[in-house]
Amino acid sequence: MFRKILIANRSEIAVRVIRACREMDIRSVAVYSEADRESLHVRLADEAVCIGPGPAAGSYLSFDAILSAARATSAEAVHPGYGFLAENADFCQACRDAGLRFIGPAPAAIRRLGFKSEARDLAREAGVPIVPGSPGLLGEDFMAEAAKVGFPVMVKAAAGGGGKGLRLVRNPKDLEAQVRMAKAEAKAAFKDDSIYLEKYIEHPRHVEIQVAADGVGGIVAFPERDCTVQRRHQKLIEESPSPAVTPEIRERMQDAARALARAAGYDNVGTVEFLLDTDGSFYFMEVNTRLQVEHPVTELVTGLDLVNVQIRLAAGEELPFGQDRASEIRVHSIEHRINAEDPAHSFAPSPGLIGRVELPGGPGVRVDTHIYAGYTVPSYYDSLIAKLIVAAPDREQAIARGVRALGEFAIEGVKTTIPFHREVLTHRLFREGKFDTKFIDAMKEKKEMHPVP
Ligand code: MV4
Repeated sequence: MFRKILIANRSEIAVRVIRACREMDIRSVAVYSEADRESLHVRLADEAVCIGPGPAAGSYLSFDAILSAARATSAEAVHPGYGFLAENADFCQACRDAGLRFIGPAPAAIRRLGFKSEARDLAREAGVPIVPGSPGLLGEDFMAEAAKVGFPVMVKAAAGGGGKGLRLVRNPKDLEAQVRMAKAEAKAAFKDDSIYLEKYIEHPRHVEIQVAADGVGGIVAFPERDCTVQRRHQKLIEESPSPAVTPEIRERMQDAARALARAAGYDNVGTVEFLLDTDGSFYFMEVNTRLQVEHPVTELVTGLDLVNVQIRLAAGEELPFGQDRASEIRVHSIEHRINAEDPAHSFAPSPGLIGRVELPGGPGVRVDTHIYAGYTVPSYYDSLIAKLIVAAPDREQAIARGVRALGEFAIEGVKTTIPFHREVLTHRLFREGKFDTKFIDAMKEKKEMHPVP
């Protein structure tokens, strides 16, 4: 096992990884930017190295700064967390070249699965259902392709992900302009203007399967997470199990996720995302080759520690449990992302000094955070300041527990999404589990939603 791990990240996820290290008797090295001197991950780690200025380009995204910190502290492995360099195949390769173990999959898997049309090809070959669409990348014959697929269609950037470079086209007369715009946007964002087409699914849910693989044939799939409650492709609430997934769907989805991981030669933890349609059919969407923000939901549902698993797998150990243990659903869990944002003003960022913090507690309540009274939320990074994750014997009790915990949760000095989460939890359609990806917009507009069967 490693003696020392460098965490190439900040915020609550750096804290989360440090905690796993301590429980495994592994020394932790925090890296921090000048804007993060006062951050909790710096205080909790065994050692800390300043790697540059506030803007991430000169610190959390700097290969050189991070690799020198690893060298200076004799770290043996690098945990990338999520965001920043977590899905950067070149960084993963650079770690290996520097003699460091990257806690995540191999560069080839990151590269292949990160390019969405390649991941889609791999899914097709592995027998995993994909949304009907153009066979490969889209050429100049896009009108004929779209006609074959049937309108409405979704134009997607091949190098994209997480909703970037997405375009919905309902009317054939808009296709040409939308294809041009999607290409220009993809070129600017990803330096690659490849696009492909899919049939548009009107009322999907976002359901994903966490997998873990040891690279020597062991692959397990965990219970699903439902991440349908999103706003502008930012997840706000994640829960497990999904109110829309039956044991049959779960088993088919887990089989599909394992088949894809096997076909990709996957190693370490990852997530296979699916669109779930109202009739129970599901389609592969993309693979996330990192630990995700919402991993605690799966940890509470199963009683397992995914960061511990990641570290063991990266150190060359085999999976410490089999499929039966991985798919044990012990509780219902819901996560709320608490962002320093103002929900009353289009979720505008609200950085600044935190005057007072009261964390919720009691049975079935977990808070992953890096904030404390007197901490200043910097404006350089994303606005996630805490995650509230609750667990209870069933969904109804989990919702009641969430309402209770959100009521105890007090943060002064910055605006947060806490009141917004209370509103969602008390909404009839959320309580009934009848929501799709348009739920938040519909809620905001006080419109009644189309009932989802
Ligand atoms: C789709 C879709 C409908 N049909 N693809 C892809 C990236 C993800 N963040 C959103 N994506 C979607 N892809 C087809 N063929 C609808 C969405 C979508 C969505 C999916 C799940 C949860 C929330 C969503 C919000 C907007 C769009």
